[in-house]
Amino acid sequence: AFVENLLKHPTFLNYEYSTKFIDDTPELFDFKSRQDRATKILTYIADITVNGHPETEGRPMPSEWRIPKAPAPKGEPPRGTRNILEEDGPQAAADWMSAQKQLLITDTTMRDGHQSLLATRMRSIDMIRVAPTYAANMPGLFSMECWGGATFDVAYRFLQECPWQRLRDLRKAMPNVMTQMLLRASNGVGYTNYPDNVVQEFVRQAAETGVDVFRVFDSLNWVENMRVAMDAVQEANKVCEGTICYTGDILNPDRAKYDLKYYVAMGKDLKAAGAHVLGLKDMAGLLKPAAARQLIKALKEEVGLPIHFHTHDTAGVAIATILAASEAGVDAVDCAMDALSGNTSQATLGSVVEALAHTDRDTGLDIKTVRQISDYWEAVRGQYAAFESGMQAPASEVYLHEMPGGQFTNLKAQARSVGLEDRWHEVAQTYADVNQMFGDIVKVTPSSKVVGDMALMMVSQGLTRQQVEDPKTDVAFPESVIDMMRGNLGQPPGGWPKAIQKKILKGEKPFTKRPGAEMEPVDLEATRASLSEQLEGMAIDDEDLNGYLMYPKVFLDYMGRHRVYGPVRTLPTRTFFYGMDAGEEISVEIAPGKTLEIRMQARGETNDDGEAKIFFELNGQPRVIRVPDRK
Ligand code: BTN
Ligand code: 3PY
Ligand code: ZN
Repeated sequence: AFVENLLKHPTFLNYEYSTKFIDDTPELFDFKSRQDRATKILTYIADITVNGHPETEGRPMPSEWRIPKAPAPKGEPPRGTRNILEEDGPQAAADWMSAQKQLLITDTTMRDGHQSLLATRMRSIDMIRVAPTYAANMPGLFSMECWGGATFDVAYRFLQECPWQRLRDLRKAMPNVMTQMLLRASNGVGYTNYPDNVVQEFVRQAAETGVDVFRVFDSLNWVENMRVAMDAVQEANKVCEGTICYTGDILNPDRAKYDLKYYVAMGKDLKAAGAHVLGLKDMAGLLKPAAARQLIKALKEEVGLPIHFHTHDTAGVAIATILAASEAGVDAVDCAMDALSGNTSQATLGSVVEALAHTDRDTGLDIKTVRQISDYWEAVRGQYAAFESGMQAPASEVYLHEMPGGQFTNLKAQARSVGLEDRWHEVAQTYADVNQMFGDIVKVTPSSKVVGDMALMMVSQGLTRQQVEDPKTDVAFPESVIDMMRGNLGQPPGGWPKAIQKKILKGEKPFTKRPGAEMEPVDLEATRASLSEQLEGMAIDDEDLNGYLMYPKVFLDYMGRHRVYGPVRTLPTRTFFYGMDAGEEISVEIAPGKTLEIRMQARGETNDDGEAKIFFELNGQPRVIRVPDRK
């Protein structure tokens, strides 16, 4: 309600909305509107100082406050993979990849690393600070995975920042290494199917703003549903990594649905669909070393594309699998910097470098540099103690539940929020039961979310699989489950099991066509106009339009908060989540070359109207900010 009131307050109307608009057009801003930005930032700090941040409330506090300091870049960025892509195009980049002897490495710290360990909550400022160091000191990386997956909506929703701006800033700071994103094909970076032209427009914009490698996957491994996105990547002249999601166990005859033949056939389909690179995405970390040896060998021989392997260390086996894959000839693998590796995240980058040193697949990466950059990430991670999952050790339980690493921490948090945290192992077992009930499907966003929703519902209501399947037991299925059974996420291999589908749909007829083929294209210009109208005439650029098309409500909420709080993405992470202490001083660069020196002097009493006063010094001048005390 406080935010609603502020939004209606005349002071907050008719100012800038979009952070990048401010940063890109500084000449538009006179002294007064700069003051307004400062007031907004102070209002945010005062609010968090008085009321706390909803996201960190009741969660563990960081044990110490170390300001993360990036190692100094050594000179100008040398040539890297991006130069090949820029000069000779995506096919040349893929050919270069195939021709390398060394095992190529993608660093996932800025995307899957924190998505899997810190519920995606890492803020841009902590990434951008170290990006020039990567460019200058680690130019031998194949790519930096830094965008897509859950990072897009979490940026707007929880971090109050623009994901496009993150990408633009990273791209600028790392001009020589390819950036990489995770794209959920026709689900974009969302949880539902979008019309074809929305997907096409999103890919075009992501390429323009700064993505070089697009890892495209479908949450049911339905190649039919990947073509629109893959075509758009090729059209943008970027690297199209058509991706197989790995599930089951090719070594286990009881899981014959997903056998070697299945994966090889899918690899061939992806090649035919125009993939430059074949992605093998083991999102849960289920691929065992012996299976990797067989699978990589077969895919290399029978598909003939360079292979990029992604896995998670949830069971503690990732490095063994990577070494087996390396011996079988995989071209590139994903790792996370040491401090953000292991458990549900990727394998430990420094350890892979060491394990292969002085072998014929020596990565060529400098281990000292890896450690220096990892030390930086260690200090960054310390700030996000509130978002740690509490997972203490790797666990073989992942072979039972098959949860993607990127979902694990999130589902655990969801379980906590509905009071089921201490029944986690039941949730895990039920997740496995739901998978079998749905016919043994690929579980990756968004299909994994549907399985998770169903499992949480069953545990909280005490329902067994048998009861759910019994036509005589009434079950209120989650909306996401109904939607998936309708066919709105596409078709799994072999289709949906008929009996349970019938029960869930209560006689409604499912459809089996590609969902995008049924959806009307969105009128982009009409949407832009109506969005502009909702935002009091603000000019809507293509990035904002694409943000809105993916997440209409999340985007509008973000814009509303932005009007109130201004460019809070520029605050140090400690201040963003915990406010300030009396006597503390921070520097905040709200735009290039424009720095606010903020000192919090004291907090006054809360008055009869329930307003707290915070006394600041802003660039040496006293400022008093009043905020409602909601405590
Ligand atoms: C979020 O929406 O969860 C994160 C963005 C920060 C919103 C701030 S936190 C203090 C104030 N109270 C709210 O309810 N929203 C703003
Ligand atoms: C995502 O889609 O966000 C994933 O990380 C899937 O593994
Ligand atoms: Zn992953």
